[in-house]
Amino acid sequence: MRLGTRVAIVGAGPAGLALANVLQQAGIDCVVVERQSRAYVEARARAGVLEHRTVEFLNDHGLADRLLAEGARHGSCEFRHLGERFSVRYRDLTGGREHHVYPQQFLVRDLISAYLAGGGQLFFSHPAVALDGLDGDRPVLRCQPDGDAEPLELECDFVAGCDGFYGASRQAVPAGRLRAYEKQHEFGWLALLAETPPAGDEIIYALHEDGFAGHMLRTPSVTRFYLQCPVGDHPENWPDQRIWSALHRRLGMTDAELAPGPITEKNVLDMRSFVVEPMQYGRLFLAGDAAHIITPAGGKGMNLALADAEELATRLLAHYRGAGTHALDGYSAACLPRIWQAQEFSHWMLHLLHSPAAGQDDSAFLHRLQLSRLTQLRDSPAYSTMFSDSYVGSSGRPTAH
Ligand code: FAS
Repeated sequence: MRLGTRVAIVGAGPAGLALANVLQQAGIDCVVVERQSRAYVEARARAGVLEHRTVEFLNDHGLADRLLAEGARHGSCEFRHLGERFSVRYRDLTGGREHHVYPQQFLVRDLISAYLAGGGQLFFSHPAVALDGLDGDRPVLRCQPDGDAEPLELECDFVAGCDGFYGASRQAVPAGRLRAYEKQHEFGWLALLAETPPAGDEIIYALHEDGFAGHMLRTPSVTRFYLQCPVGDHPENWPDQRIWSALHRRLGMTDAELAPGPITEKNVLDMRSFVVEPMQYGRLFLAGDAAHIITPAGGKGMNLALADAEELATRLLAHYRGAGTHALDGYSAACLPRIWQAQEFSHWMLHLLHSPAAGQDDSAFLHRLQLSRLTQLRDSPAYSTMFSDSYVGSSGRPTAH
């Protein structure tokens, strides 16, 4: 089957779906193709912390109703170390900017519903396998659906590559046209989802000689946890009993404070940071994890993806409203400062939280640096304000072109 559209969007994650909804609302024809099934993408638990500007963007487009009704607002987070604990009240330090906690899969569900309700075309189980003619005026996206469904060809003006780190879009760019910046971090995170109520109403970051532990909220009955672990560790090395014992020890909590419950997800995260420059080639524009990967420290990944979607939508609207392609020429340059600022903050946060690997020559020195950062965060208003501004995210939004 061959279809024509204006914008072909690869990937039904936060970036692709937000872009599709904004274009649809502006009357710009687009089609979304997604490798997985609808059930799969609506069940895939990942992020859960949405920044102020992200919620503002979604709300401006009428896409935040359930998020605002069901999500929880957060304006402070707690740090723990050696029995001491203190909170950073970042809402107060940033003039009211706050986080909303709302599981990513719920947002994906809402964005799919809104797009389909608006008559949007979304092909599930249709992986993109080739993007041709990106340096011409009418590229063609080819999808090879699973099973014996008919192949799909999408002829379009532009392709939005929102298909994540392992997608087809970035791979379609000829060798040598993009430059990748990459860092593999020296520790891993065991990412957990447990059916147990959160132990309090704050995100908790616990520094411990055994390693970092994170207590991240998701819903009233499900909590996400992170445990620092060695690079290359495996979930099988972490039976539930060991997990609960490590969480209690590192967070300084008892069973009474943090009741063990069924652990429904156990993954060792590949702690890598990655940025590709530029984020565009010809008629292809990369957004979200297709262009950059960031560690979950500081909760930036999904927020960056949605910020890219807003930037790209703004520039596509300007293009179709007569601004010509120069609006799109500046897409990558507009996104990259925000992305590198988030990468820098996430890197700083990782080295605030993580115990240096034991046996490292400089581990004692690095541990003293950690303690100094923690003390400044507790005692210095300037330092905690700088942390808060980066943690809750800037308020800057794209300007119309
Ligand atoms: P996504 O990866 O979400 O979506 C890309 C979509 O493209 C997917 O649906 C995929 O199936 C599809 N696709 C791939 N190849 C395709 C092809 N060839 N054709 C068609 N479709 C294709 N971020 C945070 O901010 N906070 C967190 O706490 C956090 N925790 C995380 C925990 C885990 C376990 C993981 C894996 C990630 C976490 N992230 C977190 C980061 C994560 O949320 C991403 O930043 C976010 O999903 C990025 O959104 P997208 O760019 O839309 O990409």
